[in-house]
Amino acid sequence: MKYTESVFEDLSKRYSYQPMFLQSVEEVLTSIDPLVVGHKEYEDAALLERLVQPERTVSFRVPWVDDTGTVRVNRGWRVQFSSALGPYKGGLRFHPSVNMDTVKFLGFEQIFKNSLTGLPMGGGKGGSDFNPKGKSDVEVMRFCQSYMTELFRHIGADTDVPAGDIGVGNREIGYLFGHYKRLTNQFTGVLTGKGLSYGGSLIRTEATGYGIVYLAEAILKDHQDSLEGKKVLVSGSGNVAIYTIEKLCQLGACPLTASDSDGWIYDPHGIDFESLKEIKEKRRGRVSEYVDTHPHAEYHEGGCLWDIEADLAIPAAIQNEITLDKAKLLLKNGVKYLIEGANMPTLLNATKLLAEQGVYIAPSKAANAGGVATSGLEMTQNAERLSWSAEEVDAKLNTIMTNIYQNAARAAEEQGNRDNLIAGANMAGFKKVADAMMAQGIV
Ligand code: NDP
Ligand code: 2IT
Repeated sequence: MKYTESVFEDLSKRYSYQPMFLQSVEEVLTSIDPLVVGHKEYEDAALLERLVQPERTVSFRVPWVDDTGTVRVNRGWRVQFSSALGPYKGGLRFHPSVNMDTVKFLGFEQIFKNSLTGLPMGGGKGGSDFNPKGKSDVEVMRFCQSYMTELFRHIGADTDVPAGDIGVGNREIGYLFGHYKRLTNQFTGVLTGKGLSYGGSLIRTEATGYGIVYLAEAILKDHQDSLEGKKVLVSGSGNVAIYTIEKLCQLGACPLTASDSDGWIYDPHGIDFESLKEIKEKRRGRVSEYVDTHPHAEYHEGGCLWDIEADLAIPAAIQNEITLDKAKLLLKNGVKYLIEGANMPTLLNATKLLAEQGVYIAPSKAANAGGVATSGLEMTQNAERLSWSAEEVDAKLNTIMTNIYQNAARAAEEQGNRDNLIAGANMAGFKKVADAMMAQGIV
């Protein structure tokens, strides 16, 4: 049996109760096999066995008091997966679905994503099963303070630097940062995605969405094509979806849809970015409200938005949204490019079908790396106690995304198929981590 297969078989037995973690490991190990075969030294150093085990996981109680005076108890986690390339780095997700499986799959993905950015960042992820939806600002603050009361002892600007993810945006990062500062009496770059007045970077809010579109643009350019006039299906209406939609419009594409966990909107004229931002980012409302001011648009409660003719699809909500049935809808509707905005939005059988049918897939590790890359730029600015202009950060982001595409495409080409960006991204990401692990000894 191959080394990659035996490591995966062993992991599957031990963690059969963590299916998303296994899904993310299976994809990576399958792709990197050509880089591992012929490298007996990896096996001798148990490199893969170490790579698939987080260096540290913490799981903790988060008690807080709601506005009625009732005591509530949530679970909190932080997975410090790999410090081979730098301090652990990755977001925090607050969503009722979060468990150890969620943070392990996200942390594992983050190792390779961060490697692809070319910046010195290891991989980590954290979160809680707390649901910020419907909570008052003060409840969210109390929760964040309680969460940080435990987390602070495990993180630091040179140790582990959390940021946002689903359910964790500017507001939550502010409360988390304020409490960290109070507990440690230190003003450091321990979190990214901070507000601009206290160490945040310009463009970090926009970065994941903008980066997704910069990567899509680089791919299309390589195919002697462009985003101009392209119809795009986008899911989600959070941080990533909003700024994906804005950049698509700026580059002449037409984003037709957006969604939240209640339903989805279809605007045949193209989604009005300002309006969506006002509803979802400012008012914390629902996408259904969009049709109040855009009567020509449609709102559909439930159901799915993938049954519309389009050129590109950008899922930007949550993992495993693109099932086999949705993949069939994409094929039926002529979609040629699947650009993964969310982390791991596609089930493995759906990926397989789409790839077999010639759909180009840009994997999330590459496509959404602009968020963490700009977090890396925020860390640099904090370390030098300077802040760069929006133009400077945006230009760096664009360069990083273009380099990610070129490096991943080159790695794919070396294996005989330049368009297999899934394999290329995994290989390019893995190579750096493997080199660093080999150099650092058995740790
Ligand atoms: P937000 O919390 O800002 O938005 C999440 C969006 O997804 C909301 O529209 C939400 O709808 C929707 N959603 C959540 N759960 C479901 C569900 N079960 N079914 C349908 N829709 C759902 O998160 P982000 O935009 O930051 O994150 C979106 C994705 O991008 C995630 O996969 C995240 O890991 C990934 N990502 C985020 C980065 C960042 O910098 N923020 C960086 C890289 C990747 P509702 O309002 O109803 O909850
Ligand atoms: O999935 C991700 O890359 C993020 N949520 C962003 C992480 C970060 O540290 O900015």
